[in-house]
Amino acid sequence: MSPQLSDVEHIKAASRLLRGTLVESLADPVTGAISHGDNRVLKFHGSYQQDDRDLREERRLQKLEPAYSFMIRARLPGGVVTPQQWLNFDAIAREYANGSLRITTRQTFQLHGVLKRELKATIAAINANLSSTVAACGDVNRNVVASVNPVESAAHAIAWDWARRLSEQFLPRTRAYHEIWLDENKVAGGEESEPLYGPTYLPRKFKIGVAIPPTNDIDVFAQDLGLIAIIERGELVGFNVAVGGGMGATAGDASTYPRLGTLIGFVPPERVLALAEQVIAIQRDWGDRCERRHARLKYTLDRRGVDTFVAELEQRLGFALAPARDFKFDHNGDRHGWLEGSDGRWHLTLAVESGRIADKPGAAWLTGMREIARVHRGDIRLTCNQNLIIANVEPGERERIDALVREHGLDAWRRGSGIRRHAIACVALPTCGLAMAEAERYLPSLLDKLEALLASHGLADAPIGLRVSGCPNGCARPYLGEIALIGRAPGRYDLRLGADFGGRRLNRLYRDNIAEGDILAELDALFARYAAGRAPDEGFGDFLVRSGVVEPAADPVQASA
Ligand code: SRM
Ligand code: SF4
Repeated sequence: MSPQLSDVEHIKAASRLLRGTLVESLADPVTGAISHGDNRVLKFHGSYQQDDRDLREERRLQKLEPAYSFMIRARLPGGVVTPQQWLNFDAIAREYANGSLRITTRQTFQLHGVLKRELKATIAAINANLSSTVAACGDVNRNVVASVNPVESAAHAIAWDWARRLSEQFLPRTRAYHEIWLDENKVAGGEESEPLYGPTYLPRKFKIGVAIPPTNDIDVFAQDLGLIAIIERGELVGFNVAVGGGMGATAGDASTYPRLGTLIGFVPPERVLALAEQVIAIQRDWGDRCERRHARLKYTLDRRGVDTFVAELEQRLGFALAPARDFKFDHNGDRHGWLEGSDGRWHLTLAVESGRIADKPGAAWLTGMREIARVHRGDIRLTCNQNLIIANVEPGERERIDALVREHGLDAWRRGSGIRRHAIACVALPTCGLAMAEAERYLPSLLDKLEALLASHGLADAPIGLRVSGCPNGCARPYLGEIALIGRAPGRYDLRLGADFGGRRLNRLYRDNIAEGDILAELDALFARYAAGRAPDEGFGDFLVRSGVVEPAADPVQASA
């Protein structure tokens, strides 16, 4: 193998289709960690090794190894779980993890704090619950996300079904997962094949999302492959296709950047799986396998050119894409509270700060959701904005659910300001090894301060999208926030402004690497201008662009108005 390939390519090639030496690493009683190579392989199984960064220094001084534990990410296409699955995740979180369930920005659960000796039992328990963690991380197609649409059952069914089919279709074929975690008999030496991925899988992670206009609650233009369902007279006629979205950037490296997906055309439903397969295959063949920073599809597209990419895609498919159809997105957030569905059933969207469901003083959310799951007869949906929906509630059941919601303080949306209801923060410290600053743990105090500022300008109810990421990797999709803070160092953030409220325009860097005092002062002045000068229904990001405070980012997605 060429020496220029990144070390991860060598590890994948030597892993015998994702087996590595995981069995040996897990059995090693001397350390709570696993080897470097197995760390890379483990991601494909849906888990990351982490250590408690709050304890790093203390343990170093005591000459102890870091406090290692594992994060586990479930694979839940479209973010739908049954109440029974919820109860099982809840039990697993309390038995093996840190007693909390974390809803992610890709509408699944993460568990944190699982010890190495319990990793196998935890993953087996998730599988016993008719869920999986396979390929939730790693250089493969990840959890496919879909609009949660609490209003139109038929549209939700379409989005969810496609998320499920795309997720199934592009699962790795290796039996390594079943052998290592579920005690399936060994396939000698990993001789089975990976018809799509090949032995070194993709150059980098790959993400697919299905959105149903007018709701862009999945941020479809942040996906490697975004599918925008076109529904006419209640029937799905096909999908507009956007390729090359992605948020991640590296601090101080201008060759890395967030990018919105480019609309390249339209396909009817019967051609979607073939289209997705060929997009993945081109990325497999053309993606950069030497420099992981440049390996995502967005860089492949910019290096080769969109026209060349589309020509290759059409040639591999054997047909031409039709022109993209008209569509309109009006928001990328969630609508909180009760909404009646078209079929007469009810859906309750709860605001979950940073997606963390735990029992805290005055807010026993984990217990509350357990009580709800015990009586609820519909389903539960996780959203890409880290919230959750108690979905498909019969009219006669609303009162009982409401009482449990109130009793456990789960009705935060009733009290929340506009900005609180539309805030997202990534996990960051103490578990994320890449965090440069706090995000999830910073959000509560930041929101208190921002709410006070907004109230002083009469803007308490203004629905402003706030996104906080602990580093430029952008797990909270901060480059699509009307206001975004991106961690640069402890207590210091880049302040970015000016995205729209529909996920079609990236924001711009406004102030570089500043501390809280400066952030609040800048925003105070801008809130004053917004309060005085906004047009009716004009969003904060749109106002900042219209009034020339920030220049619009180049190339907003050309969606029809
Ligand atoms: Fe992410 C890496 C958490 C959504 C871009 N992300 C990580 C890791 C695994 C850190 C690591 O590599 O060691 C974080 C684990 C933190 C922890 O302690 O749990 C992490 N990412 C998350 C989650 C949990 C954030 C959250 O608070 O909800 C989200 C889990 C999603 C899921 O369920 O699959 C999460 N990450 C995202 C998104 C948003 C999205 O996909 O819609 C992005 C931006 C979109 C994109 O991919 O471009 C994102 N995560 C990254 C990147 C930058 C990738 C890049 O192309 O540069 C990294 C770093 C990397 O891959 O090297 C990263
Ligand atoms: Fe970690 Fe950075 Fe992602 Fe936040 S944005 S979870 S700090 S990698």
